[in-house]
Amino acid sequence: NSESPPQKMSNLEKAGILNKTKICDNGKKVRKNWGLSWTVLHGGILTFHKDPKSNPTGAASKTNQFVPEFTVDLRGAMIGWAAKEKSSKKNVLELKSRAGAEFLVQYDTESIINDWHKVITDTIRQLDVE
Ligand code: I3S
Repeated sequence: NSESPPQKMSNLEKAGILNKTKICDNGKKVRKNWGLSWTVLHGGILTFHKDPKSNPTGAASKTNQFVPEFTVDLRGAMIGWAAKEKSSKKNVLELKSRAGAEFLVQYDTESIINDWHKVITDTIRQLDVE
């Protein structure tokens, strides 16, 4: 269709701060460790960066927040609102990768989490038709 934008992937990019925890690795449950992450969506890959507070020296490092902690390939992934039992927090999204990793992603401001929900959903759909 000649009406479609020439660079579809360009609206499927986003970056910002989110509260996140891994809950499952390779299909195996892991202990929650909530922390704020600089989160980047680019090229169908979601990257959570390290929480500056996680620096083993205890000192907040200015560079640590740019160190990738987890990457999630959104091809074949699933995203949705998490069931109440999953967390006592509000506005919690559950993200499951095809590789068997599961994350909870959360932010108190509804509009912010809604924007992430939309862009991740759209990215998963786009990767599905490629
Ligand atoms: O699902 P859970 O186990 O109730 O999750 C809570 C715990 O991980 C808790 O830490 P420890 O029990 O490991 O000390 C966290 O501090 C809470 O934030 C977790 O629950 P929420 O409801 O915040 O996701």
